[in-house]
Amino acid sequence: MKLLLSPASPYARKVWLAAAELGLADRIETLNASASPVADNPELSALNPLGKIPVLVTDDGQALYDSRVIADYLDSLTPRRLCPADGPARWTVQTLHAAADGLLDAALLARYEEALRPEPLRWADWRQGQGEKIRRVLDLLEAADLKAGDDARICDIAAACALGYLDFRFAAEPWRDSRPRLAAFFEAFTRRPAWALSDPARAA
Ligand SMILES: N[C@@H](CCC(=O)N[C@@H](CS)C(=O)NCC(=O)O)C(=O)O
Repeated sequence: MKLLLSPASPYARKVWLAAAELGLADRIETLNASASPVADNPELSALNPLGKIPVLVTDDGQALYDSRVIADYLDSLTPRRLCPADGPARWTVQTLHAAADGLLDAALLARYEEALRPEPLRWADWRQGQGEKIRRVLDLLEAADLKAGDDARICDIAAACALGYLDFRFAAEPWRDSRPRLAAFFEAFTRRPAWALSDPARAA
């Protein structure tokens, strides 16, 4: 399998960590691909018309996106599951996964606003709105029963990647101050061996 990614992409980090937790990392070749909301990469958009990473090209040549579909696909390949196959627990995990990804969506839009959008076009209220979404999801994650051990699920991996992205791009954001359970979860998760191997700072 081939995984198109950028080392700084938190969605790609999530997918790579999912593969590592499932014991599939050795079966994945990673390929760097640039992705931008304003500059098309024709090789990437031939695989994903949205021009976004990550994209997983399976051994039979199918291009899969987005990261939640890729995570689900990887989960179907091994007996160890990152998301229960059915029952109420499946929907709890999937909803937490969506919340963590939504935090990332808001953080990425905030990052694009600050780093990419020409200054005269920036909109402070819109940026503030993304910040409020981030804060609400952080509060939800603080109250959630997240797991950082060998029983980590895809929602836990997604939450850790979202928090890692905040530290990477918004280091001044004091998300830990009022969220001790979330801080303890993240600290424990970052001790998992695969975490350091997927650190975007290694490639930045
Ligand atoms: N929902 C997508 C989001 C992926 C995404 O936004 N990736 C960013 C890189 S971190 C990207 O490709 N941005 C380019 C763009 O927005 O066009 C997923 O979960 O895979």
